[in-house]
Amino acid sequence: MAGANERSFIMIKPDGVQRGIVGDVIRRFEQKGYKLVGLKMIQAPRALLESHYEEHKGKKFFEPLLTYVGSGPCVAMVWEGLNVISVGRKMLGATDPSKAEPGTIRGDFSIVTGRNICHGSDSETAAKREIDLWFRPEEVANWAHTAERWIY
Ligand code: RTP
Ligand code: MG
Repeated sequence: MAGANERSFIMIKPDGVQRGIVGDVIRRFEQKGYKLVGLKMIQAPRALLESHYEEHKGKKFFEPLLTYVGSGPCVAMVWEGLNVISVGRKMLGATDPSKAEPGTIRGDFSIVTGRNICHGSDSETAAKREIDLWFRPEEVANWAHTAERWIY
């Protein structure tokens, strides 16, 4: 869904989990103003990763990529908000961390493409496909901000 309710699949790969960057990634998306609507930790089975990365099947980095992302638990998330797909990709930074700008997640925390911390959907079609692949419908929350102040 485009517009204010656009959703993107953002995932912290095993290196991000191992290095304790989970909180920082979540903080950046929250501070930007996006809404967290799906979150779980999962060590992805090979079949799930083959499907997730099907566009890269046959490329020389395909097997190392599956080994890397399948090596430990990932944090899979769905974030919602205006242009979250394209803005989320900007927040992640370039695929190759040596080209990623400082201030981006990859630019601030990583050095090589094969350990680049995070994934972000690259189009509306990919976002829908990836969200449906990683989350059951009931695992994605449809919630809205309320007028409640919450602090007593
Ligand atoms: P992602 O899908 O993870 O958000 O990354 P991306 O769109 O920026 O990059 P993509 O081309 O989709 O590549 C997916 C992931 O594969 C690894 N990769 N390694 N060694 C290489 O040449 C190479 N190229 C890509 C990276 O982990 C990349 O994020
Ligand atoms: Mg990609």
